[in-house]
Amino acid sequence: MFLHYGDLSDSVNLVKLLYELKLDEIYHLGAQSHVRVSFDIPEYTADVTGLGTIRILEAIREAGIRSKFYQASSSEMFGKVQEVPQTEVTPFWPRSPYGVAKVFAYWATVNYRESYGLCASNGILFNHESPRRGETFVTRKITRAVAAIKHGLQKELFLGNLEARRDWGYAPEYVEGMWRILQQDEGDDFVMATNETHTIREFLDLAFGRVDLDWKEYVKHGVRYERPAEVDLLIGNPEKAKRVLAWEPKVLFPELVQIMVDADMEALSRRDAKEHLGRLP
Ligand code: G4F
Repeated sequence: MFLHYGDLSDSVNLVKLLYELKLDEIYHLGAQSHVRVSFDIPEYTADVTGLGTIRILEAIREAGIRSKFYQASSSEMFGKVQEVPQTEVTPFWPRSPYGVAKVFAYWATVNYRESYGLCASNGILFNHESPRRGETFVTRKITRAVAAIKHGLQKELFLGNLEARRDWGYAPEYVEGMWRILQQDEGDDFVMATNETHTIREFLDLAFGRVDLDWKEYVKHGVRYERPAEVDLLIGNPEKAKRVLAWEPKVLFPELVQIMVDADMEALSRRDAKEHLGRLP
């Protein structure tokens, strides 16, 4: 593997890179991807998450190559949901600058497919989590806190809205799904989801319960984590992905929470052991 320098805001560099590399497949996962943060930096989010996508599509065209293109579209595009569960034909109603930018990128992908015959596809992925999830997203924020509280390193956890519902799946399975999408001969759009939805409260119950703690003793309300507009309910129907790609999520909610809590507990135990060894005479 080789890492090249590049930036989604630099189109000249993107054209040069794509011309030199002549890639078979491009998985475009780059973005300012934090929904709450997008309210603080909306213009930057629109530039990188929205325009960044059209810069890559245009770079493929300019470079005269036929790379297959995957766009990381998001369930956040459904926002104030117009249908339950959401499918590939559910209308979008984004509720954040991030969601708005992703809708732009979604349609740019469809447009380049229709205008120039690119094999360009949207994976509309619902929340996908793992022990490698960024620490400011709610699942990992919770599982890290569980481990820290259990190890006596943290006393409380500040969270925003606990009533929101999300369709949470296991990220490695979704990455395989992305690959399956690009193995198709034609570009298309697919929802990837578990068809289950759970509140943040339910996540807290399972995560703290895993280490025999009661979250109500530790979780406090942090108003700064509330969003100006919230996405209350997400639940996706992955029927098309099952039928066309033979893709199906296997790790469901309780197992996902376990995997994440156990990984953070293990990481802290290793750290404790290291510090303990460091203190030995
Ligand atoms: O974990 P979150 O920040 O994820 P969100 O907003 O659903 O977006 C993630 O999933 C999308 C779909 O795949 C991606 F497109 C996007 O890039 C990102 O990966 O928040 C989940 C829910 C929200 O309703 C939020 O209001 O948790 C609620 N929440 C409550 N307290 C919190 C907190 N979220 C965060 N990040 N931090 C809190 O303290």
